[in-house]
Amino acid sequence: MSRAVPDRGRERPSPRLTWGVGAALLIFAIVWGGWLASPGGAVEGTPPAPDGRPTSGFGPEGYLGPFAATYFIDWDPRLCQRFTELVPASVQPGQWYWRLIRARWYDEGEPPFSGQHHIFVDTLNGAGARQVGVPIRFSWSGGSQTVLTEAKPGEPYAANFPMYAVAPAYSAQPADGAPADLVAGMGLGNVQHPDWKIHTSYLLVWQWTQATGDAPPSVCGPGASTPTPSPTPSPSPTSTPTRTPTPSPTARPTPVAADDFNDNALNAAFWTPAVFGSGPSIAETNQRLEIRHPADAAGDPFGAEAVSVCQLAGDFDIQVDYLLTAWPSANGIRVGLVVNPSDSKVVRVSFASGDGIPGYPNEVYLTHFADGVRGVTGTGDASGTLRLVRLGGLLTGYYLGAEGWVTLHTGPVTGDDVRVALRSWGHSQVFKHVEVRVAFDNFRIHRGEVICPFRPVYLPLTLRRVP
Ligand SMILES: [Ca+2]
Repeated sequence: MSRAVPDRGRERPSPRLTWGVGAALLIFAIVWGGWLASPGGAVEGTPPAPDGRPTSGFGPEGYLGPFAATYFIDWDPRLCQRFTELVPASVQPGQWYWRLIRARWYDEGEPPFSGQHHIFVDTLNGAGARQVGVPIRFSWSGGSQTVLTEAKPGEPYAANFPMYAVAPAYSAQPADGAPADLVAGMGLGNVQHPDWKIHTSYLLVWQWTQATGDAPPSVCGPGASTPTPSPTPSPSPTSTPTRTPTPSPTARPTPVAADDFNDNALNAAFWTPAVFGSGPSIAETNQRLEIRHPADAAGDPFGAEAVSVCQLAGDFDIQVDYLLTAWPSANGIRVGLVVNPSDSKVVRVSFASGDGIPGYPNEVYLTHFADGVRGVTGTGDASGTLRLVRLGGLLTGYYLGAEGWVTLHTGPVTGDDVRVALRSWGHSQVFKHVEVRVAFDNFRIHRGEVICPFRPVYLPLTLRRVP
């Protein structure tokens, strides 16, 4: 896949030069603030951006220019009901980056993308004109694909990517090396039926923008901007873009968090490690959470886990990747995503010989909720993703299959605030007595209210808060 970008990078000056030019442009913008506020502000004659592109004014499609006074994202409020998240780029004031300026969702049958099942994207230069040749990376659990934006005259998008899994499965962002806002949690399905593979689509637009230092607007939760009513894919070239009130910087959106375990030090503010029985060990290492069961591990049960310090309230949607790094057949070890106090879990199991469930292979996925062991499904997976969703008094366990999320079972669950445990365990009498190693990675809370005992220590850690 080509990584070439026709006109970026090569012409990008040093950061120091960028600062100097950026400051000059800012003064220019202030002086000429009048025309900045008028739609259709002339592109010709404006000073070039540090990368040689025009810098400001409204583009031919009416998008706000990079110096617009209000940091505004045309965010479809329905995205907040569809697990979609905005992860703002980390940028310093004056730094150029790819800012998300529009994110729309299209239900089944909603023009202009009815029947499609794609993420459509566009990238604009500082003047609002389409920028071609920008690599866009689409990622999902276990893979990614990069697509270059193209001219596509007359089309409301410059690149597209087909989706086959339900949300939240896919993320997207420009990937040319510059900082870029990330949109995560996209996929098939709709608000009423998030687990059905209904053909729905997204349109995402990024613009090459100089950071002002303003905090990104809250797109979901109590601080969210007023919804933009128009469902049309692009505004009329002559219309004045709708501006919404500046969201309160103190408003707290529903906290949603993730831990990629990449700093090789278990975050004590979020996880408490524990070992039970004798032999197992647990450590955050190799940029993941590893659990080892030595051949002489013993106990009924024995195992190790990391239990969340914080609790989840209400409906939630959590997931974690797992990897079986040393996994002899029929070894007797379980790997599970667990919620306490009900000890409800979705599990990848290798039943020991003679310990399996009649009629099923030894290598399986299953759920173990208050209604017992259910959803037993044979598998050959040595890695994958486990997911638990509590919704309306029911708990559903999933694993990520080749075509998307596979429901194992939906069963009863209490409404208690829960702690999450990432656990691997076995029992002496059904353990093969060979070394078994497993790992967890990329724990994510896609939905749920996170309640932490010490708010101040919650944010600045490896635990990343997603607005
Ligand atoms: Ca990791």
